[in-house]
Amino acid sequence: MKHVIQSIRATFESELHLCKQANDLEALRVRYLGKKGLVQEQLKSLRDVPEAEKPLVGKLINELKKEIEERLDAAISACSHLQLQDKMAKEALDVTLPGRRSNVGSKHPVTQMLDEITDIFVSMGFSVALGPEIESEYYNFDVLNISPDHPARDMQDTFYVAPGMVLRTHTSNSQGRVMENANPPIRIICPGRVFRNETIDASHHVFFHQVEGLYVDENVSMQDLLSTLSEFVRRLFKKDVEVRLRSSYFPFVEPGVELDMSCLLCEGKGCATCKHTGWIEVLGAGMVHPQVLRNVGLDPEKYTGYAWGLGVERMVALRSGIRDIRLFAENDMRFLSQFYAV
Ligand code: FA5
Repeated sequence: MKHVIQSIRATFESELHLCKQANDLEALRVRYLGKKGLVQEQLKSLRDVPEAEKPLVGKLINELKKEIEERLDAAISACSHLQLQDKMAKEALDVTLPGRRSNVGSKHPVTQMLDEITDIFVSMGFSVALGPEIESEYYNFDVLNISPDHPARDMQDTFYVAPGMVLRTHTSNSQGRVMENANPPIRIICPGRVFRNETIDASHHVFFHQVEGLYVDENVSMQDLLSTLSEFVRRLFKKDVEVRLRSSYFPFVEPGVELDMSCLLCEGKGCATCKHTGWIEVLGAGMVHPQVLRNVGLDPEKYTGYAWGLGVERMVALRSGIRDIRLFAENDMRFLSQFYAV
């Protein structure tokens, strides 16, 4: 019996050395320590051992069992340690690799431009007044001296949303609202979105942004308007850009002008965007019409004022060399990501 136990121990040792992974060790455990395993078999055959030898043989079998259990436990823990090391090596992280940047987005280029324009005028002493996008005909037209038969009211240009209510066609709708409720000096800008029922092309859209400016006080002159706008253009473009004034007509100013900037896309030589003129119209302006002052209860004998309304998309296009303002409304990330603020 002792020889049999010795031989089981030796076989177990040699089989243990052949085990390469946890599965092999488990199979070995079942083969030796399972209910029908080799150790159990020895315990069963104890009944055939002479009574006098039983204590000794029993002791030897129990020692064998304990030894096999300890050897297997040690082998299993060594094996799982190796497996863990292997797994860690495979899943190792190189913390020195540069991280992946997440795309956090940025303000739309038109919003960036609106912010910049606002900052410039605020630094010149203007405050910000916002007007509604859905507006009454009164503030969009009547108070501004735009008579009911004026072509700007035509269905071609104006989106009507209800009787007497329109989507504002310009930020000039802020003028009446501000002047009705304040005493001069009044110095405001009104940035915002406007809507027109127009044919869309490279320099026209059905919705775009304007920044209105209004200054009313005693002795405000056309010269004040010109110097304010020249300073604004110089600060925005950070260089001297050629501008010119053309006389123009808006029912709410007298005299009325339009300000053109030298086309920066072709440096004034003429291109498709500036319709081969070398100039791009960026704003309408003029001296507030005496009738508008009267409409809001201000005395035109005492007060004068200037106003302007500038197109924001055209400003961004000019500064960034964009030839088609439709791109600003298309939300194409390939285009917009060029304007990511750093
Ligand atoms: C006006 O809207 C007047 N309210 C401006 C004004 C204010 C004049 C105060 C006098 C005093 P106008 O329609 O020209 O004017 O538009 C002003 C600017 O908005 C234009 O110079 C142009 O830069 C921009 N603009 C006009 N129509 C469009 C359009 N469809 N798409 C993009 N920009 C436009």
